Amino acid sequence: MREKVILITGAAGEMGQALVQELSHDGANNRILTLDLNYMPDEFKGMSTHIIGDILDERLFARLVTQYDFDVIFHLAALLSTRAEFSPELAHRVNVDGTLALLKMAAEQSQARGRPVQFIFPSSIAAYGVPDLETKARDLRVREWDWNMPSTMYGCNKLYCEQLGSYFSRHYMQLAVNRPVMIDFRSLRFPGLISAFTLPTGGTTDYGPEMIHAAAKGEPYACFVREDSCLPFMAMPDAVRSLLQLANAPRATLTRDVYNVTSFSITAGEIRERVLAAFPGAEIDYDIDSRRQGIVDSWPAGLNDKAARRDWGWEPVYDIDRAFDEYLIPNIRQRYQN
Ligand code: AKB
Repeated sequence: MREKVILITGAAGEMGQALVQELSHDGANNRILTLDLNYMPDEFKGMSTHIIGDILDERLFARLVTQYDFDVIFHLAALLSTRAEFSPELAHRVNVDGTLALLKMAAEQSQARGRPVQFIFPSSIAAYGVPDLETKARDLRVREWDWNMPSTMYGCNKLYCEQLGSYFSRHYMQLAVNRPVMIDFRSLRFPGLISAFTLPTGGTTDYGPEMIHAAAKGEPYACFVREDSCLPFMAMPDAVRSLLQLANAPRATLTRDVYNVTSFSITAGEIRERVLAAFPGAEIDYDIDSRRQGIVDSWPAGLNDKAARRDWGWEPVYDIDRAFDEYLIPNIRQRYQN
């Protein structure tokens, strides 16, 4: 008898760690299988069965499906936007081929057991490509179907995989196997995420979290985008809550496969001001990286998340003041004092 589990890929990453923690403490006695190229930090011992492995390793998946029955898959593994611009082919392999391999595995499992497999896929504001700064300043709450013209490899990968997921949930079939495929695909387009406990690697929104963490450590920081650069952001606990809320929403209430979610929009200069107010001695200046600036300029300053609010009651707990004053600043301060 195969063991029923929730599979989380990319579990050692920022969002993975926060999600594992939440799922292992939610009282539901979840059995969690985590997969990542890296080890989970020591404090995660006992929260999941952890496998060190590559989502591109077909033999690994062939072994896992004989042992486990995946009820829900949170597919978080990805190369983020800046990293993907440096290695676009690798990004395509990980972000697209990896997602395809997992969708195929989920499809086979759903056929074998005659029940749906839920597939939760975090997408990103990178799926958008606003044409110029005038449009960005004017169109402050882009809807899911606006400006789907990404200018990065990561954005192209995310946008395509959203569509791949929808395809698998509606049209994919393996003619050789005469049983229906049942994939319940659900995706969220996230803004920049900021965690008090981990730092992202390889993203373009990293200047937000990096600025706060550097100030708390007493290290100087050079922000790589202009002070007027505006993007939507969200505190990590809200991101995890939105993933779980979408996963738990009754299928019948969903009118889309892909939902925008957001919390607050803020410029780099405003983040700097908030950080300086909390850490008056912080040294934060600007050293603009033109490629990363170009990416940020192509992402919207805000998202319209009306559909998520209407369909499954999405509402962030952390607005801008609570995110900084109650979550980020106190936790980050304490982390480095310790
Ligand atoms: C990145 O900067 O690549 C990510 C994202 C916006 O998806 N944080």
